[in-house]
Amino acid sequence: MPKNSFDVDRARADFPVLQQTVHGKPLIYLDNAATSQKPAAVIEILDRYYLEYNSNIHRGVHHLSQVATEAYESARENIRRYINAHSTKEIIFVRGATEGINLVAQTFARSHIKAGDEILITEMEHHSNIVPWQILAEQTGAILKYIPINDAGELDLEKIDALLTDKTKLLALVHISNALGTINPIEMLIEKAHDIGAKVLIDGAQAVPHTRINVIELDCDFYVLSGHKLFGPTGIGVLYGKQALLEAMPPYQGGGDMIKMVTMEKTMYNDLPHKFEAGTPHIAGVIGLGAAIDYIELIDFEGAIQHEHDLLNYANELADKTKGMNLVGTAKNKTSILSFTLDGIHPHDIGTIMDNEGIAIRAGHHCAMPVMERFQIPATARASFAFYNSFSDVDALFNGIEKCREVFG
Ligand code: 7TS
Repeated sequence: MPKNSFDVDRARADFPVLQQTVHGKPLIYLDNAATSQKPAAVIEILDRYYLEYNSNIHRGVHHLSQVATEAYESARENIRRYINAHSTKEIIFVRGATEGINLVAQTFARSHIKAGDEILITEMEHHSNIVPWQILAEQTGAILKYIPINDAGELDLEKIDALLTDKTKLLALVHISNALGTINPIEMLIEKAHDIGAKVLIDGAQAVPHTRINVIELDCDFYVLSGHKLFGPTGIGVLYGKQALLEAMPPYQGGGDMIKMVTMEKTMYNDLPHKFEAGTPHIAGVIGLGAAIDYIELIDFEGAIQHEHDLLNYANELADKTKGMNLVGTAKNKTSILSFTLDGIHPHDIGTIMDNEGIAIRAGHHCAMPVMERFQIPATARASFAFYNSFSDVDALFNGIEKCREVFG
């Protein structure tokens, strides 16, 4: 086992939920791609918001409203700093990656894309980066195309030049695949798309907890993330967009806060980022996400990233020695996700037997049915790691796999 200075025991101690037993066994939480656990620091900030200064933002002159507004806007600055955006005007709070993608589809894309234009996505997208484009294609007559994937679960880049044409108006792709763990070469793809004048949206839902993001260096036009996968609350996420694009886009939803002035005839929209945040937002969620960023900035995040790579390498070594185990997604460049099948055992049965052992994994199509179709399987079992997982969690996973084989003979 490689030695890394990252202190996993110390990290684990920050996550109260991990200190419990399930079915009489210590909880081994390996479903981090679905949602990550929350450090005490985040839970305490949420408590404090409701205990001490719960109130609506941007409206009240009273003290509590001012404190809440300040906390909300300072969380926006945390996100800006974390992904290195130029301005907080480029940070739009949404419900999650899903809403971020739908927002871009129904505002930017709907106003720019016409019949016959092409939107290019990949075969490894989560449904949230497929369905909004199918809806848009139906609304506009645009054509949806897919970059295929090879047997290792990597994008087949030989096809890229034929797929990116002067008809392509948007490339929308996942940074790290939730079903395969593949880290896509987004820098190169963003450059290629820009060369032919297309805009690029990156789905970073799985990437932000496992890599450093720098939207200025990436030069992507849009980047979406989910707070709950980044150790923050559920129901909150971020859409980053380049300011000039966001300025030119029509609003997504109409309502309070997104306006400057309303008469019975017309409305003048508010400035960024408020133009895209209609109604009372998820104030607690935003403040909690801001606290999650504070937490990440305090830990040794580079060490955490390395630790996750070490966990995956260790799991790969054990998988190599496990008869009847088939890995789905063996990209050279991957992280944190071990998707697999076991000969003769349905993934849902694997999930149930693991649960009896106190091990939380996910079994299913992982909202990436085209990936399952590509590999001609109905489902996989998926263990997904976070930096608070230990090598003994990986041992427990493989003991669970042995248990599955015993039960199914
Ligand atoms: N994109 C990717 C790559 C994802 O993995 C997910 C959620 C989403 C988008 C949607 O994020 P949401 O927060 O808006 O729901 N992925 C998973 C998963 O793998 N298991 O449960 C949710």
